[in-house]
Amino acid sequence: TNIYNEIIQSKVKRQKLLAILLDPDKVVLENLSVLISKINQSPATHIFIGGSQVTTNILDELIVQIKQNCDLPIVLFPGNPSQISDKADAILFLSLISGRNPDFLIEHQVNAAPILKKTQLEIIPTGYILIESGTETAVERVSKTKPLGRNNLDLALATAQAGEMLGNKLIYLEAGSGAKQAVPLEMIKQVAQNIEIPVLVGGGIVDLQGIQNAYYAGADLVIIGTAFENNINFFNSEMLRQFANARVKNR
Ligand code: 1GP
Repeated sequence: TNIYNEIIQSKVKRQKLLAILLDPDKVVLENLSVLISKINQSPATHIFIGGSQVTTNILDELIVQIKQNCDLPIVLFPGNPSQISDKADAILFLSLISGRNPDFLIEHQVNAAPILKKTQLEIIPTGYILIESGTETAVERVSKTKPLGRNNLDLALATAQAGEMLGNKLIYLEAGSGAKQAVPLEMIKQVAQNIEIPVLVGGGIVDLQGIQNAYYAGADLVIIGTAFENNINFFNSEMLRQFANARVKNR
């Protein structure tokens, strides 16, 4: 199956998507079976794997083990080319278009291309836009780029539109993992209403309300990392009920 086409299909049907982000540096393989059962009970539609500075070499092993017990598509969300595994299904081929650091605009991509050519991974070019979120985040530190101002809706939109015109298939609005403030809803709205491609939103979303607000503003897919990492019971029965209702309504 083609993961990108499924995202497009969902967008057409207005079915909202949810990705759980796993940082391979923080996952303990011994606890993986519990984690996977929680993911299977959650409303998640995708698993994203990555982090801005993954140092571990368990990536292949982690993906193989998840795949044994979970049917969700696994999408790499890499901080750099060392985070590629052909065991995954797809990769967000990111370009950090909010920044002006050539390493994250093209250098890493050039280094990754020959490695990716040897895999069967579905490549999904993604315009990655970092938004100011209160304090310095890991993405900002590692990429040495400045995020876009929270109130600069025009610049966020122009950046997303340029990303779309350059041929990216997704736009990812990122506040940064563990962000104090999530991407402003007004900004999600502005971008989602004025581009055709799906909009992903993540960083600092910590509750059901935050997820719903992002959807309502126009996000097609929301990414949850830290909130689930801190509490594997994050997707409780109330959350499941709400998601089940929303999905029925959208049919
Ligand atoms: C980070 O957007 C993701 O790249 C998720 O962020 O860890 O804050 O959920 P959180």
